[in-house]
Amino acid sequence: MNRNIPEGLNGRARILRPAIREGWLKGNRGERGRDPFVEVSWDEALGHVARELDRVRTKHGNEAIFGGSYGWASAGRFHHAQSQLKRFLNTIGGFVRSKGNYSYNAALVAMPHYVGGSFRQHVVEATRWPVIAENSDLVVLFGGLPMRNMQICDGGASKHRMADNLKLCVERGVRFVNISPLRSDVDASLKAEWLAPRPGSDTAIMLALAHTLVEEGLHDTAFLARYTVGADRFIEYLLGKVDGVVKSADWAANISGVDAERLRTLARELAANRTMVACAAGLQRADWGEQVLWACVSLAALLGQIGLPGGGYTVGYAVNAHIGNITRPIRWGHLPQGENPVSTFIPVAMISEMLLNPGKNYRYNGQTLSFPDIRLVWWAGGNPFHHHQDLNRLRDAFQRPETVIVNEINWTATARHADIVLPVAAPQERTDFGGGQTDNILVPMPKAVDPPGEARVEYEIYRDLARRLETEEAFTEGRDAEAWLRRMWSETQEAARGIGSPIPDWDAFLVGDIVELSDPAPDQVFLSDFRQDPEANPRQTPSGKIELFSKVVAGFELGECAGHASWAEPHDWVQEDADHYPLALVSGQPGTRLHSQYDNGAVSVDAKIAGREPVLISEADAARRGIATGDVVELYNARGRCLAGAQVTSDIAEGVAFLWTGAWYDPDFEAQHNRDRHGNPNTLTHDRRTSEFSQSPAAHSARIEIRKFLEEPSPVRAHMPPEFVPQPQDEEHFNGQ
Ligand SMILES: Nc1nc2c(c(=O)[nH]1)N[C@H]1C(S)=C(S)[C@@H](COP(=O)(O)OP(=O)(O)OC[C@H]3O[C@@H](n4cnc5c(=O)[nH]c(N)nc54)[C@H](O)[C@@H]3O)O[C@H]1N2
Ligand SMILES: Nc1nc2c(c(=O)[nH]1)N[C@H]1C(S)=C(S)[C@@H](COP(=O)(O)OP(=O)(O)OC[C@H]3O[C@@H](n4cnc5c(=O)[nH]c(N)nc54)[C@H](O)[C@@H]3O)O[C@H]1N2
Ligand SMILES: [Mo]
Repeated sequence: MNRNIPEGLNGRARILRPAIREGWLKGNRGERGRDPFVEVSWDEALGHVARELDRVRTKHGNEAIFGGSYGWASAGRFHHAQSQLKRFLNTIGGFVRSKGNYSYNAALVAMPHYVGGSFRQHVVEATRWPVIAENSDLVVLFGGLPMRNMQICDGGASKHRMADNLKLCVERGVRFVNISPLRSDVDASLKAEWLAPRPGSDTAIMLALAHTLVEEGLHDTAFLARYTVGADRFIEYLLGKVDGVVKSADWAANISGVDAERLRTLARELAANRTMVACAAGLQRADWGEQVLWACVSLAALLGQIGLPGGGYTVGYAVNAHIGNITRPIRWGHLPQGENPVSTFIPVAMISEMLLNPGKNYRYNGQTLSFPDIRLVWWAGGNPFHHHQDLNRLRDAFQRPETVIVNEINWTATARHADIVLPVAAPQERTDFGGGQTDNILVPMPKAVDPPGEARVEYEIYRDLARRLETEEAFTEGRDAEAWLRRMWSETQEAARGIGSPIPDWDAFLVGDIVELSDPAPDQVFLSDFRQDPEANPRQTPSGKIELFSKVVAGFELGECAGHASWAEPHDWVQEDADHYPLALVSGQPGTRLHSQYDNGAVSVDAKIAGREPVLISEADAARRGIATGDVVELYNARGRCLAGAQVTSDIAEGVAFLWTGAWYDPDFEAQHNRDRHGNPNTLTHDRRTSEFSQSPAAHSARIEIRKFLEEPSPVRAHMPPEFVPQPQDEEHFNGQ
């Protein structure tokens, strides 16, 4: 991965000086994303930022400032971009925030209704892999267990433990079934059986497995009675008593393409063995994503093994390196973000919706909320023009605010869609300490090099701005970066002493090795306390039990989202022009980088095909379209289009196109739909979200068609800086509106 760093930090795309969109300087004309930029001094750039913040909050209130700023940014406890921005905005009167994440938002909202407690806590308490190796006979992996995804964690991953834990599974002969469109979603060493369903059909498969259990009397009625409510309602639905449709193996075979007899035998195997049912987070990043989670919990409840070592269910094993492998023993020291005087928030994936529809009502988790009227957007540490769905719609939405400020390391598409771009130091260019959100290891991060050009550490940028806005004392509390680091470290030291594991002083730590604390729960089994004594350890649901029927959710009256797990077809399957777009687009996480970070690095670039992001398609689909590996292909639907490099493989199911996320969006404004030259899947995804239940991103539910691109493809410009022009002379400078 280190090979990604030289170009990622010092490549042509590095932002070296503050820059302002020419059209904005001319009185907010032109078009974000298309206009050239004017490089300016820090003094001029921060003068504009301070004036804009003050103008907007005075004229429209702090509710007109959006600082949600979703994104991963980089490792380091102090220089965490979002925390810095939010602390700063809180000291000047607050901002509209966003709630949830793109990773498992449907689970964050829905799981508390089904199982109780926060889903983040479920993940922390996931059954450990060594326990699975020791106790499970069978692990069924909906969405696989991609090794490429388990090399990272928010806040940083230190040791890579998964490979060794999987070896333990191999040694004990644990059997794996990979239910996924991609064969390589499960490591070859596990010799998994591969069942490739039509993407988006997993809920139907889970319901059918549950149906077979009921039909054959294999479900655990004692478990259902003691630990769940609503099983009767769910079973009535399975038997077709609610909608006249029996959720049989034949029914699901028809929807999913998986053989009915194999579904029946699989259900019997689930019941006859100690079985772990695992569901990848990616499955809930899809239309009706709340339902696949409920179906998974309901299937596991029918099996009656929840809370037993190696049994039950887990959602999200492959979301990072740590889930099921390690947890954090103490709370690391942190930079306080202060209080946000503004209470308004949006569900994270409603960014376009909010900018396009100020004042409009929407549903979310049973409530009716309304969008604020945003005038100023500030993004630091995220790349919405990588991560959000339907980029053409996001482009429209980004034209709406009066001012967009972006702090970035590189000229990403988000920076190019800003008005004021502030160049920031990368993690290698500042001193910090790393501590993963769910790790037991602390990593010294002494500064290695100075930031290039005029790039600055973000803390210093905010301090400078705070001085201009007369809030310096509130922002800094009299501390410089080093004083904050020392304070955060002494908090960490104190917590470590509290568990009897003293750690070195700051100065010794910074020049030394990583510090490893003990693992607080190596034998952890998810929900074991609930299983042992459900009365003493009730779940935080209305019934205290697992809810296979929820009166609360039924009360939301959301149409397709009934009070129990249920099946609905994804939108793109049933829309009028569905026949034109026969392929399911799956856009998983890239193995060559973290999202869009280091897309310009050597590892990422070397994996491109004809300079574009690889798209995997089956031999049959390729042959039908006259496509060969190495061809430039065009992926398109009614929403958008992009070019990509074809990779024909027997690892992908027929009827599926798999395009990695994170290629920097490179729109060609002369082409239809602003065709992206580089291969960003979000040119094709829809922005309808999972449902009104949780309003989560539904990236995995797009349908497309592919053709060989016969024209001369224009070269990719994504990793180059934008065009720079001199200060406009004749025009009046923009002084607010
Ligand atoms: N189609 C599709 N889309 C998806 C997904 C999918 O499965 N399919 N997955 C979704 C998921 S799960 C996620 S989490 C998102 C990820 O989306 P993001 O988190 O937005 O993606 P990153 O590329 O990690 O963006 C981080 C940005 O922060 C910048 N950065 C790094 N360090 C710093 C810093 O210290 N300061 C500042 N100011 N900037 C910094 C980097 O240069 C980079 O541009 O994508 C989502 N989008
Ligand atoms: N190297 C690397 N690792 C990463 C990241 C990264 O950018 N780079 N991102 C990290 C982040 S933020 C997150 S949230 C996690 C995401 O972790 P996950 O959500 O587990 O990952 P995804 O790649 O979205 O999906 C996993 C697999 O599900 C399969 N899949 C997709 N749709 C369907 C379907 O309808 N049915 C079935 N059965 N399978 C389907 C795909 O084949 C895909 O490979 O990964 C993390 N790990
Ligand atoms: Mo994520």
